[in-house]
Amino acid sequence: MAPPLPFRDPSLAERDPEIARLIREEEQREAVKLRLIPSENYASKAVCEATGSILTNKYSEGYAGKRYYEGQQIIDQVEELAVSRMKALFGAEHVNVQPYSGSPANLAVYLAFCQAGDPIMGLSLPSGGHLTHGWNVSITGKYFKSVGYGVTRDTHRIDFAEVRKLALEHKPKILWCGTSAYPRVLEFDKFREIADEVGAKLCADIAHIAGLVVGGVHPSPFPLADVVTTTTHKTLRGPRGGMVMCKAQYAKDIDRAVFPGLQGGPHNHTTAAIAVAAKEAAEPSFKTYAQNVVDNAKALAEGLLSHGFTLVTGGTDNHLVLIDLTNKNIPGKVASKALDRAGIVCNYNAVPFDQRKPFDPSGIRIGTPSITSRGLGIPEMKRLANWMAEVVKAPDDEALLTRVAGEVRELCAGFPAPGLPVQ
Ligand code: DSN
Repeated sequence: MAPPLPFRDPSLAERDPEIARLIREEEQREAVKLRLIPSENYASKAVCEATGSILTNKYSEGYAGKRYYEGQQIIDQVEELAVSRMKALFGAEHVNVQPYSGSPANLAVYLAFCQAGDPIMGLSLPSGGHLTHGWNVSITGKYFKSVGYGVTRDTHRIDFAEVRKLALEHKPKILWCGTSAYPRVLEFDKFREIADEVGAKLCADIAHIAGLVVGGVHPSPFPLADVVTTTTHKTLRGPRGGMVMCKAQYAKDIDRAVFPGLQGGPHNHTTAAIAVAAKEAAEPSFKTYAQNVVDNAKALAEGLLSHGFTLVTGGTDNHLVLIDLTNKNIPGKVASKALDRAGIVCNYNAVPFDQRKPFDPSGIRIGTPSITSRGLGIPEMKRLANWMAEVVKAPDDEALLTRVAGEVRELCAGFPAPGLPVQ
């Protein structure tokens, strides 16, 4: 046997210069562009530090006080802090912080309450719903009898008459209320009434709006929903992760579904960062942040309307704006690629009743969580709307795109983003 060597433990830059360089490049990209993808944000330095900690080393299947591995003296405390802080923040009776992200959190809900083939209902993807609410390409659309409800043709708001009619017809086990591309307030009370009428569990997926709920600028799903799922990295501004919150009576079902039903060991570095994010979100400044996210989105929507953009539902109540580009004669993909070259990052997105295909849809989806974390406000939203109008009018004009990218970079320099090294 070769003699044991001391473990060399150099820095990332020395050990793996390629990955180190790519991380630096991504930091630079995030620093100099306006990130409008509504599901993204800038996690703080403290959140990033916890995420990058040695807590990644520990296995801890089970829950605090009842694990399958020894050595949990510290991890139990970490998880208990994350759980108690999130319970206080949301006013939840029970919280499970172990889901790896939003999709596993939602799968745990199915596992807790449904058998394969059971009827379930959610907002269909083209109307602004999420894949895991039963869309046909997702396991949730394949393993369950999924019935999608939609939005009305005239207002593009959730069609509650249809939700009720379908619920009475199909008697879903789970009624999802939650969205990925819906710019209006979710009316949890209306969903509750329908769920009660048909004996469904009401499950709210608040991944996009969790930070707005905590900040008091969107109604809370508590105490109306039986179960609430969320990611932790969107408006909540934590690490990449997920949670399931529920009424105490469902705690055991949910915990058993997450572990051992669906997952193995929780990601303890993420759990620690979730605890940090909960502490940050409990600070009074987070309420201001949430209010500013919504104020900025409204100002951006108004700026876009003044340039003749068509907005789905005519505006926004929350952090996102869905633009239908049909009247601008430019597909969403072409627009978003041109905008990216101009330093404005968004994603192309289907709009309700879209005539185009999902991978080449008519719309783009934008949002204000990231740029509000940088401190941008109403005057900057006006500039942003002007830039977007210029780019969408001339997506092939490389000189224009370069000029806008330069102006964006200059603006960004005045608003350093949280979590990134000095910019
Ligand atoms: N992928 C997320 C989003 O962008 O909305 C949802 O999971």
